[in-house]
Amino acid sequence: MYFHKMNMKNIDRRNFIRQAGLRSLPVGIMIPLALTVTASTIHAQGKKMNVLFIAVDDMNNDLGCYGHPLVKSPNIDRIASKGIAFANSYCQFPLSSPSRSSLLTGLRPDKTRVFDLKYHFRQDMPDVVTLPQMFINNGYFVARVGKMYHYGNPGDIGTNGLDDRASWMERINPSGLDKSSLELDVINYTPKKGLGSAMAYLSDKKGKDDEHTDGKVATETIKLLEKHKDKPFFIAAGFYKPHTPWITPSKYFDMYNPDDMSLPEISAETPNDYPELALASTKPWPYFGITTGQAMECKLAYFAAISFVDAQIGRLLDALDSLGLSDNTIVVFWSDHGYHLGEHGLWFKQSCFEESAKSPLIISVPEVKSAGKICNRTVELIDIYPTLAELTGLIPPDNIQGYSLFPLLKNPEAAWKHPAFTQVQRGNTPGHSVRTEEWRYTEWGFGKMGVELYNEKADQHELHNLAANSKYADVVQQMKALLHEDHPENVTGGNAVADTKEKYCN
Ligand SMILES: [Ca+2]
Repeated sequence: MYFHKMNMKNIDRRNFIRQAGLRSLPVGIMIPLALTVTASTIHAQGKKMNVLFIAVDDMNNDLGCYGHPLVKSPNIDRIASKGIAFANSYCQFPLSSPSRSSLLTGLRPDKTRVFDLKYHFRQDMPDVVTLPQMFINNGYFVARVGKMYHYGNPGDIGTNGLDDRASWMERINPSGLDKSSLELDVINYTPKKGLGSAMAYLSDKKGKDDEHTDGKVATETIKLLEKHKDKPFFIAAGFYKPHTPWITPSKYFDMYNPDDMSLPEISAETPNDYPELALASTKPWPYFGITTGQAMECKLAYFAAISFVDAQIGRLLDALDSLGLSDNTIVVFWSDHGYHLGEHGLWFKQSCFEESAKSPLIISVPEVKSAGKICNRTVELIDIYPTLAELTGLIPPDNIQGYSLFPLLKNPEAAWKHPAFTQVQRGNTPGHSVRTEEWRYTEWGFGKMGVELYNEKADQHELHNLAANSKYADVVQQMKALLHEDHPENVTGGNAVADTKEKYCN
């Protein structure tokens, strides 16, 4: 019953990665000017570079700039046209708070011990200097609008959520129609689940963009840009979509044809092909128990939500241009993790497969002239912290664990030896995964609950687990050693104290 014919219009990842590859320059060819740019020349002009830091919630790589055949994302594509889009960027933990805590501290989840949506990293690391704090400590104006650290979405909209108070000089928590009134009208195919993890959507025929929460995020961010344009700033705009419930003005739903929607092929036998914990993020399996027709409606709604956020991002880019800030502002665009839309029967996040572990990352730097290219190296969200430190000439804490991406911003084909690590939790059992350019290797419960090996060049849909194939025993041993370098012991997540929000957030 779970067979679905592949539509010719279906998303073919192999195809669009290939398209993405074509956008990269062949090895050895570079624009000479790019080679002459150094981080120090970028910030040696006497004027400090600003940073516009744009986050989205639960957005995967289904974007025009990565070659997606259906999704309309002209404004995110604009950032890519002026910068480098990383096609193999991975989050460290595909769940909001663990991922964001890691990115913003520059530390892996095994160091922050943030494995859930309640524990705050300051509980055991009170003096950690976060990425925004580095900018505060160096005289920048630093503010956020919306979701930057974890926020229950949509439950915490309009509050500080699980914020880090010490990270900001000013913070704004917008709330729009989607939160105040439209939640009651959603079509919800999983009514027993909380709205933030439901298969639920609404095409809003009345509300305008700037009456929705994400429209207000853009409006408030633009006000901050206008007010602080004459001094160095780090301004963070945290959008809430395309996280469920997918509520947007109807014009974004109208951009997509239901007939173009399809789902990846799976079968009732699919669960036999993987360790049980690999598919445990979607219960009941597949698609949380809804029909394939309903799942395709949700897929369209997710695409509509991407296009809605994209339009709000376009307003920020327009503001940078009209305020004369585009030439001295670094733009960083990232999502906290990826998102399944039916691959292996999965939906949402919290798996170690590509669709969940991979997250969009685009960095545009005005003086770096290798703009508009795709970088296929395996990079990580914790690389953002050291990258921004190098680009702005600031000294980061010496304990941060990522690597500056500046060499890849200059030359997306440059040699890069670092793999990407992603981890999840299934109760007390960890899932640890490591991705090189050729392989993904995953262990559940340090291998006791299952092992997976995929050849990412030959099998980008991760349909053929090679871990038990003796032909690949050497590869398994190499990948295992790499994984255990990063996870030498079983680390448990922290337990939140009762007054967490008073102590660290509000
Ligand atoms: Ca998220």
